Amino acid sequence: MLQDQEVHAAELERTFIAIKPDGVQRGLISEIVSRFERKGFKLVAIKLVVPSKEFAQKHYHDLKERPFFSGLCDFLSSGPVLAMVWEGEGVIKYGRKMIGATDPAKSEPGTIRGDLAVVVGRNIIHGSDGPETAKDEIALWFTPKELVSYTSNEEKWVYGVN
Ligand code: IDP
Ligand code: MG
Repeated sequence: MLQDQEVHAAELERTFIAIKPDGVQRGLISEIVSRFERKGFKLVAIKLVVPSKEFAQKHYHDLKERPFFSGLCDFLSSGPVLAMVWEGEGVIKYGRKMIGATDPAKSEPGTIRGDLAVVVGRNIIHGSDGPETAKDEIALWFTPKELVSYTSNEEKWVYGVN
C-alpha cells in the first residue's frame, strides 16, 4: 500500500508563473512570490532572464493573430522577467484565481492584478491557463535539471499528511 506522502506526491501539479518586466521594475517580486509562498504552494524553479523577442513569440504563440501580439512580445523581451515554477494541489487553476482577470480593471480586489495593476498591457504577471499549457511553458522556460524536487518542511502542515 502506498504511504500518504506518496499518494499525495502523485497528485501534485506544477504551473509556470512569470513576473513580467513591469512587475520586476516596479519592485513587486517579493510581494508576488510571498503570496504564492503564504498560500502554501512550493517553489520548484526560479530564475531572472531577459527573453529574446523570438522567445517571447514562442511563449505567446497562441496569440499570434491578435493585434497586440507584436507589442506584447516586444514588451516581454524589454527587460528582466522572473520565471518560476510553483507546485501544489490545484496550483494551475488556483494560481490563475490569485492572479485575477487578464484586464486588471476587471480583476477582483485581493487578486494580484486587482491589487497591483491598472491596465491590460501592463498586468505584471503571467500564469499558465491549463495543464497542457503549464507543461509546454515549463518545458519552454526551464530544463528538467532546473526543476528542483524536494520535500518542503511545510507540506505536512499544509496538507495534513505525515
Ligand atoms: P492572460 O495573461 O490573463 O492569460 P491572455 O489572453 O493569454 O491573458 O493574453 C496574454 C497577455 O496579452 C495578457 O496578460 C496581456 O498582457 C496581453 N493582452 C491581452 N489582451 C490584450 C489587449 O486587449 N490589449 C493589450 N494587451 C493585451
Ligand atoms: Mg494566457
